[in-house]
Amino acid sequence: MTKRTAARILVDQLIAQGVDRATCVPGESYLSVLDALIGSGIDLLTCRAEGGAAMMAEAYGKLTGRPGICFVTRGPGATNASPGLHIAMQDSTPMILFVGQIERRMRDREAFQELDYRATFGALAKWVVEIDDADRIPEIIARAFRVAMQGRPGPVVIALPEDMLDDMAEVADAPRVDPVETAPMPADIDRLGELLASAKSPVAIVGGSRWTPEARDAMIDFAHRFDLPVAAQFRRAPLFPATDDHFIGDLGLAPNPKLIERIKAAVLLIGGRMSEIASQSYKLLGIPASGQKLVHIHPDPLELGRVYQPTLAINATPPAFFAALDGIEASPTWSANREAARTDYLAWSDTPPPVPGDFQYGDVMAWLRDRLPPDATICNGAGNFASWIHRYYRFRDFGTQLAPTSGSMGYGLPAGVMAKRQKPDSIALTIAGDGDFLMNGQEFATAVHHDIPLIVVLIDNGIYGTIRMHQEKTFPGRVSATNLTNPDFAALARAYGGHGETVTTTAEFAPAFERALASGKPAILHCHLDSQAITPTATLDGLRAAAETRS
Ligand SMILES: Cc1ncc(C[n+]2csc(CCOP(=O)(O)OP(=O)(O)O)c2C)c(N)n1
Ligand SMILES: [Mg+2]
Repeated sequence: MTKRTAARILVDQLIAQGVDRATCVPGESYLSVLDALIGSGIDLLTCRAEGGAAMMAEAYGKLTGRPGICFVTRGPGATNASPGLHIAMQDSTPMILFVGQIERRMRDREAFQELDYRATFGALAKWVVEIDDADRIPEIIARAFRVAMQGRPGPVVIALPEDMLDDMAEVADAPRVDPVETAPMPADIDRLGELLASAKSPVAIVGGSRWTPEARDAMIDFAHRFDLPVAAQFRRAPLFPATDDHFIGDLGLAPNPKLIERIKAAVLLIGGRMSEIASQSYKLLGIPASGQKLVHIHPDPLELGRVYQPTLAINATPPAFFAALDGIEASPTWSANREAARTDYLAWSDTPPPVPGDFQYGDVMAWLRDRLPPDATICNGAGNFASWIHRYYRFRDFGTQLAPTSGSMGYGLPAGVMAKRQKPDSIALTIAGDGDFLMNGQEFATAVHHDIPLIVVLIDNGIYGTIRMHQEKTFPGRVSATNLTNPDFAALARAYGGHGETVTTTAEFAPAFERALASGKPAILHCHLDSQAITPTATLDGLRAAAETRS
């Protein structure tokens, strides 16, 4: 066995785990790793701020099911990366954040940019560790991959003391690890069969992570065999094709009230946690239990019974759950119910009503729904602009939505950069608000630098719309801190070296989109939406008037 530097051992472990891509903002604290990455075959994306770098890595985790890898420097680099960790936690995404750390001999003096990562990130990560001994790198990296992926996935933080990275050690590489698949017991499946046989109007709800394209195919097959209506949890819409007659809608912010009505008697919750947004502020399912029959299938036993005490808890990953279902027979009695739910969904999502102004955002979304191929990926952060996506877009292929269930603004652009890098032959479309975009707008430079031609549809209404909406509902007429002064985003795109166009009318959108696509450059379509068009169906003035009438 030959001696290697710790930095080389580290990079060799990443290669052994199948890492092909990573993101970073460089720092002097981990120069040796940057050096070892040269010629490693790992595609290293140089980002402009650690928040963007961490979100890109998180998006990689969502897309592949393997940890997204991000390298940042100590102190400010690490704290800048924290939103990516929070997203990975709330979205159950595997991710590993490597942080260059001060030299071991300086520890606890509050040296330059020193931070105690275990204390700082204790609540933001599944596991935080600092590697002091070069010969333990294979052990710790293999464990980190397992912790990030296994059970309920999440982020791991690994601090790398600068001087440790140059130590020499003689150690063997760790083998590639894959997360364990937990499977149902035969008795679980028997009980599920009984519960389904006696169910009146069951609804399946899909969510969470640990899905694979094959598990999703099996879910479609299961829904067909049992004629089950299927709803998707907040920002998990591509877990079931919206074009399938069994899809009945998106269970997120401002869902179809008729969908909510249907989630009553019997619920089959597959993979998700039914957290605050999907559960409509924890009102949809009884806590800790109620008259509802609830079957909860989740890969992590700690999530089973954490909030809801289910009638039947099954500790299984989606692939293992579906693989166990062959034994149970289907005799659905609820087909009429499923058809009615589907009719409600189509009526809710088909034709957007007009909104104030010359730019009809709903018509543009309906156009995108027809124009974009099934494999196009839609990425967004947080803001009211996203409600048009959730309601009117129809996700078809697996893994085509990258959006934070954590509601973190600024996610759409870095996610779009990663989506386009991962899938260069398909369209990556970031849909961003004017507030949302500028939270990580600097990553447009990353897209230009690495020649990643994503398209950004930037919905500029001149306000932090979501917050203005809440202001008008709660403090009508009292506008505080929600007006914005925006740059010319089309000019900004061109200044970065990308393609930029201004869109002020609905008719201008389609040709501008085609030109953006044909340009082969990262592009921004700067779309001006009337600020009155605060949701697909409400105006700001309308909300204000309604609130004034109430008070
Ligand atoms: C990082 C972060 N900061 C603040 C918020 C609170 N917040 C939610 S939506 C929103 C405004 C979004 O504005 P914009 O992107 O312009 O979208 P719009 O609602 O106007 O469509 C704010 C400030 C958040 N969700 N995330
Ligand atoms: Mg806005």
